[in-house]
Amino acid sequence: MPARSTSFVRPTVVLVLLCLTSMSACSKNNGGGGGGGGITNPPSGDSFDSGDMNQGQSFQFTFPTAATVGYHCRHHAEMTGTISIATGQADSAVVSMVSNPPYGHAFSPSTVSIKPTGHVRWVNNDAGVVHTATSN
Ligand SMILES: [Cu+2]
Repeated sequence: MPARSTSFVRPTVVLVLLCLTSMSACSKNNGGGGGGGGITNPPSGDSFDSGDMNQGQSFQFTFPTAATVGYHCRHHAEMTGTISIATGQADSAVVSMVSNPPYGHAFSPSTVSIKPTGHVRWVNNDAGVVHTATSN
């Protein structure tokens, strides 16, 4: 059994530490109705994790560089999505988290394309169901 590497620090851990050490790194955006908050992150690589999102909450993330990024919901294995970041694509995209019977739940649309430095905003529109948007 190979020794476990200790040199690799998960990007999500770095992001959390960044949030803890710099209030400006992660700002809560409590605007709007429905009691929903939002979390906006600055460009910090292509790894992200919204944390639990209740109905009405949103999460926004900026993708600095061209890449194809897969992501999922930590609570629903059937929820997967892809972000294609490429020059010439849209400035931003919105992805809705929805019920998708009889398959369970889904990101809609499941694939979006944006330009480098563009952002994606996820919105939980699923009544009473908690979701996350978490990079693979
Ligand atoms: Cu989910």
